[in-house]
Amino acid sequence: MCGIVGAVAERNITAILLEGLKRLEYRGYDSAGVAVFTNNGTLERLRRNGKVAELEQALAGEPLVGRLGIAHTRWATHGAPCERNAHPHFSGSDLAVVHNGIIENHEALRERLKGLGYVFTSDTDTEVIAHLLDHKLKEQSDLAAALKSTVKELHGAYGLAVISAKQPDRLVAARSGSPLVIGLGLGENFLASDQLALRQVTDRFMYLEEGDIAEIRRDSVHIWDVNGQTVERETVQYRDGAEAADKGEYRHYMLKEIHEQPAVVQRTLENRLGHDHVLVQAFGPQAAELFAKVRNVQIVACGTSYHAGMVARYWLESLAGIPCQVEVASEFRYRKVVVQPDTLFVTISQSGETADTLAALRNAKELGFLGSLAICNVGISSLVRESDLTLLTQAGREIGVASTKAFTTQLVGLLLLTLSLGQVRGTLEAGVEAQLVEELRRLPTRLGEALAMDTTIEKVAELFADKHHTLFLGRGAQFPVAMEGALKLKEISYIHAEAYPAGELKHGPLALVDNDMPVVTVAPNNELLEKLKSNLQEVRARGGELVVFADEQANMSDGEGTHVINMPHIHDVLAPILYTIPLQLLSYYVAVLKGTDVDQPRNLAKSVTVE
Ligand code: HGA
Repeated sequence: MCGIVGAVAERNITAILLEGLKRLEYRGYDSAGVAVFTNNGTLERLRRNGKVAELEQALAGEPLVGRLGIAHTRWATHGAPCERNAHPHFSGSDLAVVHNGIIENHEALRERLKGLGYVFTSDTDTEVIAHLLDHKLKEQSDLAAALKSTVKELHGAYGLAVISAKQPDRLVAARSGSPLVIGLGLGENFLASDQLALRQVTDRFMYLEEGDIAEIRRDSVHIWDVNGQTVERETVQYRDGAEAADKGEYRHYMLKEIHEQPAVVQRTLENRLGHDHVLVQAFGPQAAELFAKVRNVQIVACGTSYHAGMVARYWLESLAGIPCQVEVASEFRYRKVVVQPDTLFVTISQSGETADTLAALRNAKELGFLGSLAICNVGISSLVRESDLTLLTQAGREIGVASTKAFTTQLVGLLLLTLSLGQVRGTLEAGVEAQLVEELRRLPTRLGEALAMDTTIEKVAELFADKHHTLFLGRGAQFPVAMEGALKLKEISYIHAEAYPAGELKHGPLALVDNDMPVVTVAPNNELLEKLKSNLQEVRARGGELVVFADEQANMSDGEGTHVINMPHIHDVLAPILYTIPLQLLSYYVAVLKGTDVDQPRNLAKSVTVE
């Protein structure tokens, strides 16, 4: 994912920009660049394909010294990763732009601007912004005013930072669908796509909201909202050391990471949603062309990521009409596989270094797949480097060994993939996609509501503390959610837990049910609810104690031996993401009651880099 850093100060800002880029490296990128209004009065840039370290080395040979500058790490969506396509992009020699996001109408704008005599030097969508802004500046010389008029013509998602040699006392910025934050200093101010990039220079931040335009000078910040009205945005002060690797107010990293889910899901959606559709290019420059050819999907992953893949199978088949197989990597890699024509090979891994998944990807290259796509949380991982396309989840660093926020962001990534495939192949109705995009936008709020049930679930956890076995039941796409719930409980509380599709109960596991075997069920309000209720009766008839997470509209209530926890109502497609939250909280509180080492459970490692 791209990163933006900008600064306007009285000191040389190049080192600040570079440090900011380094702090954003974890998000993944393919090239980096910087533009500085130098003390010689000229706008200069330096760009490098590859790592920030290479840009740093180049700057050591050709220093750029100045008090105003912008910098960028690029993750290509339009045009190959190479120096010519790296940001900043210039129009003429006076105007520099960095951009996160996707401009969907870039082709039409490019044609128009070519007609006006502009010469393009890159294949990016971003360059049209630089030239369009330059064109606007001919009618309206004020940089912020020209930017306001420019963004009115852009469709898609953007976080933008702009500097001009003609107005070298300011940095201007615009946000729509891609985050930007202003860092406030003393006699100097900064801009970044993530406050982490600026923590070395300030602890005071002002977050831009959707549609905001900002003009940032050394000693002032002016913000206009989407309607062009001057607005004040709240200043947030961070206490020292409130970094990702800090438990903050939480007792364990796992609990902190569970509570981060609304924010990281929001981040995973950034830059990827148009107003009524998914931005397919978010998967990379060749995504649309490749997706159009896909007739099958093979997903390969391990552990929690495998469960995410199993949920995706329901989505891919029901929404995009694409046959999908899912397999654990350690099996897939050693099996003689028959590959259907035009099959996309999808891997899922938090770290991108999972040994079996990586080996499966390497084998797959010999097997005639159409192409490979990695859904991964670490941009600089082997899996990402070796795949044709990538969707980076934005979960941030996950420290708890039992995966939580990585899983829900993987699910979001897989739903974006499903919608993209359905869109490109014409198998998903535009109206359905628009509705699901709207639901995705609301998802962080829904997740927050589920997290608010924390204390209710803490109470329910008491039922499990002295038990040795538990069953988890679900139907449809909730079956893999039940599997993930069982895995969490095993991992951190060491209670034996197994998940079954609820319909399988009477084919065996019912024999185990007695009053020492609690049964946990996820029951959204869908067409399988009535069948599920019958399965629950089968459990109750054998004296099994039931804990049911049910949609508030499902009309289920507590009874003898039955504990119903009402969940906020949600669209059925997104239910697997929401219902994951209470299951994570349940295993967490059971583990706390049992006094286990929640963040580092026995015998387990965070990233399984060995076979
Ligand atoms: N579309 C621009 C920026 C890409 C981006 O934001 N990636 O996360 C480009 O391709 O350069």
